[in-house]
Amino acid sequence: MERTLFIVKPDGVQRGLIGECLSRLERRGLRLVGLKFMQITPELAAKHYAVHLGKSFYEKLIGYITSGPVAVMAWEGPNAIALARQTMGATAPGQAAPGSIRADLAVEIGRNLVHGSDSPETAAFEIGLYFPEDELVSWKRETDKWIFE
Ligand code: IDP
Ligand code: MG
Repeated sequence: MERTLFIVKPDGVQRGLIGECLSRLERRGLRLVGLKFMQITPELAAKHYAVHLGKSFYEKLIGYITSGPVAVMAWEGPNAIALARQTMGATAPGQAAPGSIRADLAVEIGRNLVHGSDSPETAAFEIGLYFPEDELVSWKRETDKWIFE
């Protein structure tokens, strides 16, 4: 089992796409273990995106992610990190696979709707940034045996 952090970014919230994005992961079969609606502070954004500090798009990225409320989720499942990334599509919407969130619903790299962790290390770090342990719910789903082999 793997856990991953997933965010519907401010453009997704403003465009009324929280449900659409959540629904794609939910219908795929990942199990929701954390969910909150919040606004990311510049301090939290700096921690989250520290890996991009110094890049040309860093200031715009911090402005974007803090520009309005976001929906933050933790999802669980076998290979959850890669599965969520696949459902999201590539960073640049023009290169995202057809059927992915970014290909179907986004146009620009700086308005690409969603965030997803990209490795087990970043997933653990990012989940820790957004969810204290007691806000994560470990549970069995009635449908698990029909989705997880
Ligand atoms: P990811 O979100 O697919 O993991 P990262 O490379 O981690 O992509 O970049 C984080 C975010 O920074 C992207 O989702 C996108 O919003 C923004 N970003 C990345 N590269 C660029 C760029 O070249 N121009 C503008 N924004 C970018
Ligand atoms: Mg990334």
